[in-house]
Amino acid sequence: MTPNRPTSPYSLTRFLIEEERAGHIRPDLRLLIEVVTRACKRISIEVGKGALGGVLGDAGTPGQASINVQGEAQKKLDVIANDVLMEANAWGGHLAGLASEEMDHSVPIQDLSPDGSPAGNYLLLFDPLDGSSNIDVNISVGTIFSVLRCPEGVTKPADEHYLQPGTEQLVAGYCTYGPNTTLVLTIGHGTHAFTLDREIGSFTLTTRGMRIPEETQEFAVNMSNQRHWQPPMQAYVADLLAGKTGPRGKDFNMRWVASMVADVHRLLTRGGIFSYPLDAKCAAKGGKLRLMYEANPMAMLVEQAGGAASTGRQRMLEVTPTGLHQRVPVFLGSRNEVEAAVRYHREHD
Ligand code: AHM
Ligand code: MG
Repeated sequence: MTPNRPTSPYSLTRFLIEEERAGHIRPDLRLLIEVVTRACKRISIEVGKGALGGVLGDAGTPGQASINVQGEAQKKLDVIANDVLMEANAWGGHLAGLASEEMDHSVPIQDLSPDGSPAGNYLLLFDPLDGSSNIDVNISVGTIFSVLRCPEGVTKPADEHYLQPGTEQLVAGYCTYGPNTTLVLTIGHGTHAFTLDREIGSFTLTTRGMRIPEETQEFAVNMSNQRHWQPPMQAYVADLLAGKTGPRGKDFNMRWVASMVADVHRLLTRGGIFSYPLDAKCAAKGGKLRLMYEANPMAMLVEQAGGAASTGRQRMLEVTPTGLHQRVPVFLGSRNEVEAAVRYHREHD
């Protein structure tokens, strides 16, 4: 299917209403998406202010950055983006609870909104500002989110209620704050891109049915970790680098933004493989990237666009989660290239 550009402006709201009429989405889930994407617009405004808004640099006190649950220094914008998403979702009535990269534990909505907002049917997970080490140098960052159903009868969900495999996701998306602000969304019926029209303040459908080419000659990895990689990754990348005269029979180009949203946006647009493999530095933690609010939503978006996503050994969406902040190795993008990476894992163990 060739991506098809609509000729007249077609808003996210209209898209969601038509998906509801087609029976693809319930009204309360549609409204939840509206709330989350409205928060993303707000984050886009904060990110866009840059140095003028006093929002760059580390959170915490001068010389002592605050540290999140991952043991990473928080940027001011990490904290702002997290607050914006929490505040926007506190009173909507669509959520039973939410969980964030920036918070140790999930929060039941009843604790966020003790004045009696009703608990809804869904669980929201997000990385409020992915790639935030790039903020201070004006490189694209983004918000990643995933929506699960709250288990039947649970009104005050705890962390364990979020531990559902990625196949259970109802919605996955990201918003990338770069030269323009783009929302990429799936509700399980294709992956679609919406560009923020800053003049009217609304997301407009710009690509319906994104398709990732099956073949690619572009890979994304942090090459500085090469000496720490395990044998399958060593063998795979050695063959990519060998080029036309090597076993893969073609030349490969490499790109690494170090913002997952930007790297994934590139491959959704023109193909490629994105990888963050196990290495000696992150092996004890299980990987670098987080399953529940980074790997799983990206895996759903990529699969819905005809690509593939794997840990190297298992389809990403079928991993049984064991923790809210669990980490996994990640390979996702052009189908044939992800399958090649998986083959190296089978053959070089
Ligand atoms: P973050 O969620 O703390 O921003 O970390 C995730 C980011 C990804 O966006 C990116 O792919 C990776 O970390 C970059 O890692 P590295 O610093 O090894 O290049
Ligand atoms: Mg992240």
